[in-house]
Amino acid sequence: MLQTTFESPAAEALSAGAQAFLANIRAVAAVSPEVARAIVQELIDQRTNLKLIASENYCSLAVQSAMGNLLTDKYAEGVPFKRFYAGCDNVDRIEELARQTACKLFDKAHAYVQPHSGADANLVAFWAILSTKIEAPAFKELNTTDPNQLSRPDWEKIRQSLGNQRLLGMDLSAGGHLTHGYRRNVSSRMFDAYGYGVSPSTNLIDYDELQRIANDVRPLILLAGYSAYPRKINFARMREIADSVGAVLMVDMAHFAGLVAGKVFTGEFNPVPYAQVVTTTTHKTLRGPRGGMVLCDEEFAEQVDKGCPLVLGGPLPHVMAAKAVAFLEASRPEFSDYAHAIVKNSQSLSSALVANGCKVVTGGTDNHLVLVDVTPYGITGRQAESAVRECGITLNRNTIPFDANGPWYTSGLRLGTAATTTLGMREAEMKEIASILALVLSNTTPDKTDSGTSKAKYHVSPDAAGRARAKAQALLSDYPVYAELPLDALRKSAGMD
Ligand code: DSN
Repeated sequence: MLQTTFESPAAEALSAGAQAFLANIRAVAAVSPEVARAIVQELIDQRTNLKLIASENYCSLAVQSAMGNLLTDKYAEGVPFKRFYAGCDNVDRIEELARQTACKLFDKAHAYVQPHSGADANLVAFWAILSTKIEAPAFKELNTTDPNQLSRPDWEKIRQSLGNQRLLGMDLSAGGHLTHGYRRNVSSRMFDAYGYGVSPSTNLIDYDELQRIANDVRPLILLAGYSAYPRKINFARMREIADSVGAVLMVDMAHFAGLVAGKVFTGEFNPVPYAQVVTTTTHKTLRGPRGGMVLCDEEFAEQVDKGCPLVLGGPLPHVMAAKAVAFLEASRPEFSDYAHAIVKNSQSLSSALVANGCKVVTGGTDNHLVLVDVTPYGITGRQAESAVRECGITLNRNTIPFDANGPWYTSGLRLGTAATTTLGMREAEMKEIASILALVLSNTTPDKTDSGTSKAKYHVSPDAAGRARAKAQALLSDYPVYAELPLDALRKSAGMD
């Protein structure tokens, strides 16, 4: 029998966030025990598998509560105080608060907090840059500067009249993102897309080589940012390169927005003063709800604000509320301590991995992520990812620069410390995690198949797997995920007992 009323004996001992979470499970279970069970099961899974996925984190229960409520009922197309729907006064206040808090947090003239994801934010940014910068003869002939008025043949005329619709972004294979011009992503259909990589000798961005490529390509947009590059980027240098070829510098800081907000990346390593347009997700190191955002100079603000209807559908007011809460959290001094701890942990993890014999790409890290080359173990990234997961650690396989195994099997593992740092882990725990990873990797072998050696199947020695699992479990019991959530009461509320 499901409990649908709030009568936990320990209720008064629970935080407001935990009480809300418990009450939510009860409310959900009253309609769908299956969904309630899956939510509680996710908590159990996260409590039993150490999260090293570089793009994930654990947001606060305040962020979660701001997201789970009646704001989801509201349509609010448009921007604050200028909507296509009636009755948006409260959404106006929320979006304006999120917007202003983001501007203050990152010190940028304008913020657009509606994008539903980082990919959406990038699309909004691309169109805003195109719409702002295109002054093609064809545009004048068409007698409008409003891209929304243009038909398909009009766009074709504009495309043909422009010699400068090129996007130059970091190659996916070097650590860039799909939306930065990858051939299977719409970004490479919108633009004539070109890529830059890393130096074969250092695996680092070679700015002189990038300047040479930019001179050849003469892009409209130079795009900096990454999903799997473990080092800082010199954005002052990036801006110089962009200016020298008349390009707009756009930075996708999705992975390291928390390190910018927390003032770990300052001076020439902070993209915000250098890039005219900055995009981000809000759920990685920034530790907010799943979503996206665009920050920009005044010049691009008008077009960025046309993200809906140009690219997006109606905004998600509940997620904008959660973004406002997360930005306020990230404005606190303790967030800066957290951001510094992420990088310290990542550097401790990287050093400990090297000490355990692992090959770390670039030899270390400046940010929240570490890229490990698993080829010395004779296995693929895919085998390594599965073996490690079997031993209680969740992370993802990733290509390393010049990867012979391609993006499906890969030769690398990408590790991030944002989530374990949120749990409170520090240097000693990073050393322990490195030793667990080395134990698993050095005891994993590929399976043979009829047609040769598998790139997916693997074998981990049961003794090593048992020891690794026990060590991972010990860490998780010392640092429980969402420690304030009462698992027994949640299980009971979801009808799991
Ligand atoms: N999927 C994200 C990542 O893991 O880096 C980026 O979109």
